[in-house]
Amino acid sequence: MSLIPLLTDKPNGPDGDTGVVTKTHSRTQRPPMYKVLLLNDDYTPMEFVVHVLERFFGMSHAQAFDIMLTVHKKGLAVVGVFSFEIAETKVAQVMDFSRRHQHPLQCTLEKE
Ligand code: TYC
Repeated sequence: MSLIPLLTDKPNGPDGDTGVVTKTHSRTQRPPMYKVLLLNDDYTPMEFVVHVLERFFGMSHAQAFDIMLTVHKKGLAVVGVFSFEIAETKVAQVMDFSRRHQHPLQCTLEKE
């Protein structure tokens, strides 16, 4: 929790004094979140994409197949939302795994 002083216009007190009102309140900080996007291409086999979604994003086969088809038809889909460190790791894992299997599959991240 952080304490943030707010400066307002100077009000005149009953005895004519002027002063700065300092209001202290708490503001909840949420960490920024990052979308992991999977992009379509013409060469990566559908079964490989389904496997990637199961392996790195913990999806069921049915869920993975659905998302793969969405990417195939629409060009891209959000496959998860994570903290920066986790999102970065997922992207690196997908890119590395795809290259090792000689597929051009692309995965990227975007601030939410
Ligand atoms: N378009 C690919 C094909 O027809 C399948 C595919 C789906 C590729 C999703 C990438 O992220 C992707 N074989």
